[in-house]
Amino acid sequence: MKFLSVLFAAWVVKVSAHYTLPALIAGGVDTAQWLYVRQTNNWETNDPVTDVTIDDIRCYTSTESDTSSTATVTAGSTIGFTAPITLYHPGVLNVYMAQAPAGTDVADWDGSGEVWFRIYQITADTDGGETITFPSQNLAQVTFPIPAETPSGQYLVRIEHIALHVANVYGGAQFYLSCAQIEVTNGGNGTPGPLVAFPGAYTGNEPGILINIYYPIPANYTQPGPPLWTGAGGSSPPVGTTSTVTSTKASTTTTISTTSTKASTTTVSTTTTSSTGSSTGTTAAEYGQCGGQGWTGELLLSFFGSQAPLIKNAPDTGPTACAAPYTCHVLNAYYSQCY
Ligand SMILES: [Cu+2]
Repeated sequence: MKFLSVLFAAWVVKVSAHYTLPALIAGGVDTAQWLYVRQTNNWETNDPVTDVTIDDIRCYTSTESDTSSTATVTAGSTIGFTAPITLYHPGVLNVYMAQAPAGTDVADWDGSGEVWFRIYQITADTDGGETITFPSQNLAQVTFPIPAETPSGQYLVRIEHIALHVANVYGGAQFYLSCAQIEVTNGGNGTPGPLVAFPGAYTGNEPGILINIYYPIPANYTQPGPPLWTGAGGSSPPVGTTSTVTSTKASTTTTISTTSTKASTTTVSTTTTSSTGSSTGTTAAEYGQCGGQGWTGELLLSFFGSQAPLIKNAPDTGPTACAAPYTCHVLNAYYSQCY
């Protein structure tokens, strides 16, 4: 009986967890769910795609009707997606577009082939190994411009949030994604690219997809995907393809006046992240961390022994209890979470 109730509890968590991106923002309007966005297989379960080699990594519509209405937007305008459940996992975000072949209605097109170019990202902020933050975490909507030089025509717009909380094993990264149908008007004469296919764009072994974000804290983060295209004929400079800290780094003088980087205090911008997942005092909040190597001071020296100097980068011991009514769940050796 106890076993059954444990099973049931796990099932409830599974259904209530995760998220989708079902609604387009266009013309400043939040449109209805699954109106301009193709209904994804996970519209009820919210489950992610974890296999980057299957067709569902494209638009996640293999068991759904596969089409929606097509929204008209002008080149250069801002569009976006809303998420009814916030993007609460730590992760990074990409937006891709793909133009339907000439003479093909985008509603009749599956987006296959090397047709996708990347127009927007929200990557991770790093500072050499002291901290890593995820500005897309906890967003309820994401907006971005359609590059003004995008040629007029019909497109799929694909948004993906790549959750990285259990990405330390192959196939652990969770892709929350959906595709909207748009018609771009008043377009430009750019040549979008470079172009990639889904599946094909990722192998799953990219340093930004197969990554332990907790320990040791990554010194930098490499955003998955081809270089961003933001207009003009070729690809733009690879803005943010590799990010180090872009936020203000305020060094404060300490009594340890050496050249060691440990003597500085880093202030990281938190303009977009809410504190939902943070810890407060001696207990962690909902979705906050409550355990894991480096968090509780435990270290697998047999594993990290060759990297002993990294131990000094281990975070201080954090809370191991959760604020009521949440309880601590072990997700992997490096991370336990309150929910
Ligand atoms: Cu989830």
